[in-house]
Amino acid sequence: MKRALVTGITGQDGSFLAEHLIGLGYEVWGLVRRSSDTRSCDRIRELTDGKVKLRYGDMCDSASLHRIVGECKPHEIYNLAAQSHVRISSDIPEYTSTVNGTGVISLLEAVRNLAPEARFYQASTSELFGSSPPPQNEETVMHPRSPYGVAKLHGYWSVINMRESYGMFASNGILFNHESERRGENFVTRKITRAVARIKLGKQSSLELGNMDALRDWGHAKDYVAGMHLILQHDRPDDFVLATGIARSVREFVETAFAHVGIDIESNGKFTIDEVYHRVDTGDPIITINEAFYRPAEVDYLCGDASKAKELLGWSPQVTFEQLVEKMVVSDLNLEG
Ligand code: NAP
Ligand code: G4F
Repeated sequence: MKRALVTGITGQDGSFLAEHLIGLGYEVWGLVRRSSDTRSCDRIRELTDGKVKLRYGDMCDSASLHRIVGECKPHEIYNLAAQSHVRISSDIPEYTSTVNGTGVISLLEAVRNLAPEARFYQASTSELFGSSPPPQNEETVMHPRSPYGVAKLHGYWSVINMRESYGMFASNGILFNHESERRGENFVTRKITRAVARIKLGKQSSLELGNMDALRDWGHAKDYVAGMHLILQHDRPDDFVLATGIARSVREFVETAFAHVGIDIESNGKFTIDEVYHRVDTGDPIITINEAFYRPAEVDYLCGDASKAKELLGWSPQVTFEQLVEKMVVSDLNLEG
């Protein structure tokens, strides 16, 4: 039986990946960090009755990484652990650099020493492209725009360096935004769908957002974890973009989500910090802009070209943008209702 070690198993992607690997017959091990609240394990609650082996550790604690790699002796390692919030990385840049950059080196070193034949997947990101214009693919110049992106660039090149220096099977998945019903509540898509559900149910009246005109290439996380697995089944280590190839603005996400619950909204057309959306039925403000949600440097336009993954891995996303928004809104209506 193949053993897989997943860091970040309690996160959105880690929870879907663990389910996917168990479905494929893997023995799944997970690294979890200590928290004051056991709710951090909510996404994998159904797996904790023996379906996964969990061990405490932290990406900032290299001894713990060595211990778990030595104990598990994995065939495959998926390094998904990260301080994954781009705006918050500007508040805690040093910590973000340690977890997302140095932490990758610590884990790679543990693998090189204790499980050198293992295949290593690194959760790299479209944020690496930053200000490079779309469509972005494996050849696009990287120009990150946040401490998160800079730290992830460190991780990305560390993987390539291990491959070139020691022949390790280490690959980067350069994934564009992927969301789900399990998305953290302070990422824009989930913040919107949760607010839409609460507004529909009369529990909230309005929502504050930042830059409505940023464009993102949004898919569903389930499709992307299947791609992570395929990347490690390829005949050689390599780097792959996973994306839908279609970009939508935050504004389009908002309008699609409200349309789904039958609430008509209308903008005052200012397209600045003074923009306000009103409910058509009552005239009440429903979306206002708060500068606090803007980033020091924005990534304006991400839209990926995943032709390489399609050709070499046979990967393509299945869930459309409209289906993604619907799934998330319906789930939040159920959770809030
Ligand atoms: P997420 O929901 O924020 O999950 C992050 C995971 O990392 C959680 O399990 C978290 O544990 C863990 N973690 C954070 N700091 C840690 C530390 N110091 N030591 C050990 N574990 C730590 O993120 P996600 O959306 O699933 O993303 C998974 C990975 O893919 C991340 O590396 C992210 O940067 C990358 N990525 C995501 C996307 C996307 O659109 N979702 C796109 C490209 C790349 P807690 O549960 O305890 O917080
Ligand atoms: O949902 P977001 O916070 O995701 P972002 O910054 O694109 O990062 C996500 O995707 C990356 C892949 O490209 C991952 F690497 C990363 O770990 C994470 O999963 O913001 C999306 C867009 C941004 O342009 C932001 O400025 O939405 C804009 N936005 C507008 N109002 C907002 C808000 N973002 C947040 N979080 N909150 C707002 O109120």
